[in-house]
Amino acid sequence: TGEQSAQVQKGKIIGIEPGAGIMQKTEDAIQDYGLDYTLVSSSSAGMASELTKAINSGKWIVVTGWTPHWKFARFNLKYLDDPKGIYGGEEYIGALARKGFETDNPGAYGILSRFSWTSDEMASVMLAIEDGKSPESAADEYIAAHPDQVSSWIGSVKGNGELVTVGYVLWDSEIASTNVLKKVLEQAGYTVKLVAVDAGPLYQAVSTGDVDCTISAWLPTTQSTYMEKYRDNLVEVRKVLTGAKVGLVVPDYVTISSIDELNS
Ligand code: PBE
Repeated sequence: TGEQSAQVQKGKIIGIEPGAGIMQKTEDAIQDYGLDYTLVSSSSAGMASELTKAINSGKWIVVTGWTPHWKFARFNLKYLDDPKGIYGGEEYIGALARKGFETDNPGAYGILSRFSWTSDEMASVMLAIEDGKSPESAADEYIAAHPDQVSSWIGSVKGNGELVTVGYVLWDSEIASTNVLKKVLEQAGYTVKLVAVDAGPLYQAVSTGDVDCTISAWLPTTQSTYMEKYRDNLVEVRKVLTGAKVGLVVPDYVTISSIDELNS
């Protein structure tokens, strides 16, 4: 019955890729709130499809969630209050570069140091991808629709085909942003290679210089573990987006409002 499956869904938090900062914070939340829950790892796409299925059948579900993300445009969702502050408050998405990138390629570094946009802008690209566009064409469309913003990022930079390697993680938000950055760098004359890895290996790759840069850093709280480990060996370039948020997310029809009510 529906009752029984509702019971079964309780006890589980549907997560994403094991290396994501939000997964580490959720393990902390389970400990610190004494939750009788296990965190199920999955992928961003897997989490979104579990969420879609649960909502279509009106079932109880808790997922690891973040903003900006298209799920908030598609569904009525809410963050559970986090009175212990495990997930931090306002987060930002940061651009990180390898040491030496600025001197090796000042033009591309300059673009990275000017690249920033709003949550709504990022969400529009995410939603286009979710609606079936390829990341490449969603990025092309964004660029075509925002010529002034793109020229403010590029400035007077003219690349000469130099290779820029951008690392990212296959989270919906970073698929959107990284593809836009790729198109911008290409428009400025660079050759861009995207490298998709998990979060831990990504920080490591920036710190060893295996990739030039990334715009997949969620800080100060979400990926604090990685940042503490690698901070001294990389360059924090700028905030790419402010007003981001992570936490536990439920459909509106789930009646609790706080993480400490999850056990009840
Ligand atoms: N996220 C989305 C990532 C960053 C982007 C919040 C799932 C995380 O590290 O948890």
